[in-house]
Amino acid sequence: MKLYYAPGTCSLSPHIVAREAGIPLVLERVDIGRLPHSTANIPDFGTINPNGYVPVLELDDGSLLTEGVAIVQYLADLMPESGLAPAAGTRERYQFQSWLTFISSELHKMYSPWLFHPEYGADAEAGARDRIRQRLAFVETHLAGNGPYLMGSRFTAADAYLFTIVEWSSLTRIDLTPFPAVRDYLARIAGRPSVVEARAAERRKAAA
Ligand SMILES: N[C@@H](CCC(=O)N[C@@H](CS)C(=O)NCC(=O)O)C(=O)O
Repeated sequence: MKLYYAPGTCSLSPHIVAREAGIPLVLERVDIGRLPHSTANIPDFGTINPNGYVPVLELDDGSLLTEGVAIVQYLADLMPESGLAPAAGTRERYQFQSWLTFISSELHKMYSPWLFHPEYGADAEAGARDRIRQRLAFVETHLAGNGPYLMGSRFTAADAYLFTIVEWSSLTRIDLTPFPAVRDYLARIAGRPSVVEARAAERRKAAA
């Protein structure tokens, strides 16, 4: 399988999940810094994802899966024994999907307009900052009371996603001082071998 990714972006989340699950991936770097987006092999990445964004997972039969929330569930379900996603149909699975949706709609897309689309402007940025602080306060309460991970004692794909997005806080000058449980959580996850290796692999590819 191949993961189309861009260093420092949300594609780190499926990359971490694949490493946690022991699923080998070929990495193909997408240059999202200029239009049209491209890779070393593909002059116009729009032929892979008409929406232009990463992550995209290319399966061994050549079919393509887009949307990070779907990709991490696909990868986790390939290796159910990894515990990266609760079993389909269980109540825990819906709680897990609730977290994935929360991260996607309440955090990811609050951070990313002013990380990747500065044209949204200062007013939108101020509103997003307020909203992010509210959402991080919610996560803080949850982790402090029910951690160490989103689903309790076990690291899941939802943690890979939350980590990836909230790590953008330093770049976007979101002060995490009021959120000690979130800071501990990020530090703990940053030390996982899957995360260290995924980041190193993306750096190596970026330098190549
Ligand atoms: N809905 C998509 C959004 C993915 C997304 O926002 N990707 C960003 C990087 S974090 C990207 O590739 N941006 C470049 C672009 O939109 O042109 C998902 O959740 O997978």
